[in-house]
Amino acid sequence: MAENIRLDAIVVGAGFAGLYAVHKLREQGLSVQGYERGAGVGGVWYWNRYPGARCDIESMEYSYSFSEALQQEWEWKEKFASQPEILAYLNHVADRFDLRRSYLFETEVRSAHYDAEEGAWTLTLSDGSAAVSRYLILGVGCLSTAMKPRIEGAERFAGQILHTGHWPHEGVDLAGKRVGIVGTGSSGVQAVPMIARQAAELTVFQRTATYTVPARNAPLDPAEVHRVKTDYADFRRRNRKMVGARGADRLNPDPKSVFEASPEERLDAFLARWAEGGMGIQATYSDLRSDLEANTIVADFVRDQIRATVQDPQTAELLCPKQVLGCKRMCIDTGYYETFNLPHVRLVDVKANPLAHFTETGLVAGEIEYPLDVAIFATGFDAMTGSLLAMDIRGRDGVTLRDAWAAGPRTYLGVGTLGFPNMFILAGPGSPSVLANVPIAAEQHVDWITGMIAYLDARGAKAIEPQQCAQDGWVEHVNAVAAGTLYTSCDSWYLGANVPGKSRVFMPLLGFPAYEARCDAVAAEGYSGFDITPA
Ligand code: N01
Repeated sequence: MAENIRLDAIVVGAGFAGLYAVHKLREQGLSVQGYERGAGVGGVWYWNRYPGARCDIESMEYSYSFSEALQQEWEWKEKFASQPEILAYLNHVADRFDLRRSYLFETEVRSAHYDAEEGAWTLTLSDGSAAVSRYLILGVGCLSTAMKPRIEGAERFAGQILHTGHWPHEGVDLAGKRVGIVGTGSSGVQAVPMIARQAAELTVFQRTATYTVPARNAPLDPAEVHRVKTDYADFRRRNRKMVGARGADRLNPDPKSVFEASPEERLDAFLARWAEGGMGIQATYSDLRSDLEANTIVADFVRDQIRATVQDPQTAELLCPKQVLGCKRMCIDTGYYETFNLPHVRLVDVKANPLAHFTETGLVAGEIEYPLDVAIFATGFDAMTGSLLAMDIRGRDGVTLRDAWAAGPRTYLGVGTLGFPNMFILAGPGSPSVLANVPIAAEQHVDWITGMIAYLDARGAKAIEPQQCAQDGWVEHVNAVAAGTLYTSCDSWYLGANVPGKSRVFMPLLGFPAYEARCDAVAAEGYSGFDITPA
């Protein structure tokens, strides 16, 4: 690429958000360049290739809605799509809309510095080149920077060390191997049953037990597909009115309180949800997610299912989560608890016996060495801010994003941040992002941001950035919304609690429909809360 190419917009990332941003900006007639560190499109679905990787949102919903032709022609195979299927879908989208020609792959953005005089961003890239653009659009993903705990002695371990979020593309042969997996969040819960099928021995190192319900995944029913496709637009509209922009047909809470139901009624209702599978169990009654006592009732039901499934009482007890149900993201699984009944699978409590160090032949927890050929870390991500702060981003007056966000991310609408004009974040902290159906949340952000760019360009404006009071008010609002829920009652990655030293701030905003309405109102008011600099 030529040095210092000057563009209208740069998009970083080729996941759901970045791909649609490139498409939409190009349609708007802007010159656009995308950069992506992977060798292909897909974002998290490009990197997370571990055995069992699958989406926990139903495939008819977890997809783009912007093109009727696309949503009609694509045929999802299963209720919950697997990683290879979602990656194939995103490759299809890239081909169908000819998006690859706007990307440079295997290219990392090292730095992005704003020049206030020019009203432009200069980026330096891993290939040594530079690019200049008016707008910088960051679609770097909320769960893209892997967290690998530092465990002493890793360099002397003779086996293989892997992270689920950076799974080797050529695959890993685990047949006949002694495998250890650290972490029992969504990734661990999905990987454990699949790895147990191959490995000679599987040791699961658990720090915190998680709530997981059966997915009951199955091939999609053609009648259901037909029903949705007959009026896909209406299906999307109804889902957009849901707090998480999904699940209008299943996740709408019963208006009844759990306390209005008899113990027998409750049990029947919970069992029906358990049999149906997916996350609907949280919607069995209206107050399960808001009232601690109500939450304990559904949590007790799940603990009873675990005790009924896992034969060894000690293992069952260890697998029973103690925290509020739904405080950390709930998982859905296929045969997770049943896996612990297999003779070659064992569970190790690393809260009681913390991981100490690697030896040449295994991993030591407490006083015991567990011999391993492969150690897998399913230990999550530096969520929401990790990939943004990995780049050297400097705004007006050379202030770094890292300094501006030292006490936690501060944004207005999750889109822009004071001091960083013309920089827009897709699914950023302070927006519904990970608490919503991400492809839909990404589309909403891209549509809104491209609308704002059209507004600025029509007025020949040079720059836009949030006002101090608007940003302060927004941060307060995001915190207030979270404070009224049970989300803040435990340590989770939503709060940054999984990253040593990270400021403890609830990062996503709960409530997609209210958020979308607020964004629309801000646009209708001529982008109120933003300062616009004329050319
Ligand atoms: O990561 P996590 P994940 N020693 O952070 C443990 C999405 N996702 O990759 O809870 C020992 O949830 C940690 O323990 P604790 C989804 O949004 C979706 O599983 O911190 N253990 C926890 O058990 C999800 O929420 C899908 O005590 C350590 C685990 O590692 C998000 O990605 C699939 C440890 C990390 O769990 C992240 O999920 C996969 C240490 N030093 C991911 N450090 C689907 O759509 C961490 N842990 C289904």
